Amino acid sequence: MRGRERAYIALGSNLGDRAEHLAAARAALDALPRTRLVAQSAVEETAPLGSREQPPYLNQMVLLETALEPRALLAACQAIERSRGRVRTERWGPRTLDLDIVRYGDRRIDEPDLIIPHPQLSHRDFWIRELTELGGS
Ligand code: A4P
Ligand code: MG
Repeated sequence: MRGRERAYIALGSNLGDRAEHLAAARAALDALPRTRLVAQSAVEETAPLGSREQPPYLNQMVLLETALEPRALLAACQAIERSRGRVRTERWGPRTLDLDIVRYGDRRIDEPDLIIPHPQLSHRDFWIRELTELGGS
């Protein structure tokens, strides 16, 4: 694949059949144009972060090789979230599926609707663990 980059995507779910949402997300990411899923971390259950009381999460990280540009990848991730019934009510509220772009090659992007590396990366032990498992940092 020409011009492909390595992108790390964080998967999170804390509503409904969480494992099924993650499995569907992995399949949908792998099926994106000019993209393949090359590695996945273990799935782990994590205590919810944020102020609101909500159920525990299943989290996982995957490594993609993709020729989609970051913005196209973000739009694709949001479409996959919607396909799993994601409804945005409040920031950090419970969700069927959340897909965050944690890293995209060594690019740095700081725009209102897209920040890469993801600003929460250094604050989430489980992301750091999963990223390390996939050989990233
Ligand atoms: N956005 C900016 N940068 C990015 C990026 N790198 N990747 C924008 C993805 N999206 C990015 O996201 C809000 C906006 O962020 C998007 O419109 C996009 O343009 P959202 O998914 O609508 O809302 P959100 O997920 O509630 O907010 P945010 O800021 O993405 O929160 P997080 O970081 O996703 O945190 N506890 C546990 N244990 N595990 C979790 O996974 N996740 C959250 C949500 C809270 N508590 C958690 C977990
Ligand atoms: Mg999000």
